[in-house]
Amino acid sequence: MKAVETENMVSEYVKRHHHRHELEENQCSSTLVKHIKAPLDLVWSIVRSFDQPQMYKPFISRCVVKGELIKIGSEREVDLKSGLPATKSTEILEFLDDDEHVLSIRIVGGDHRLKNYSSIISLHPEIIEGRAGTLVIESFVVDVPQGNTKEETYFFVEVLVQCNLKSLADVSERLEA
Ligand code: A9S
Repeated sequence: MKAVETENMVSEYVKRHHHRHELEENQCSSTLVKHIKAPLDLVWSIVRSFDQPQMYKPFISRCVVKGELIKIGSEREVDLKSGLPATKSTEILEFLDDDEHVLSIRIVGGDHRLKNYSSIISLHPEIIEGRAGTLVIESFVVDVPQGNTKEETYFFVEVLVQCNLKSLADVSERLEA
């Protein structure tokens, strides 16, 4: 798929699929894209599992969701792997749509430096090399921490989200193989 086409598709999807964040002055936001060689339903079954982010997020060791049912507003306690700049994170399920394949979370606590972090991930079917693939779009907004610049914050978070998307591709493509 030509880069221009993808660019247009992504900007169309970004407009249509909730990837709109109201930015405060001290915040930064970005949108990342990943093309995965696996069918949308497989990728979505991983992404939508709010209680098991560790299925694909490499920095998470375990996760516990409070309450029985997973629904909008559900809260999860995430334990992070050792060696990271944080040990835990408290996160809320803000939005989950099984028809539009859109998931949004907000990080509301933890011993890390990401304040007011919220992200939206949406999946879109595409054909890659003649086979069913998935275009993943993930956008985030986060406060720029005291003592950091916007660029540093962008870089830090973009690297982490890109790691998550790379791992989502690896896990999905391995299951599809
Ligand atoms: O988990 C996500 O979807 C996105 C991010 C940016 C998570 C980041 C993180 O889990 C670390 C990777 C540990 C980095 C948190 C909550 C804080 C960090 O400092």
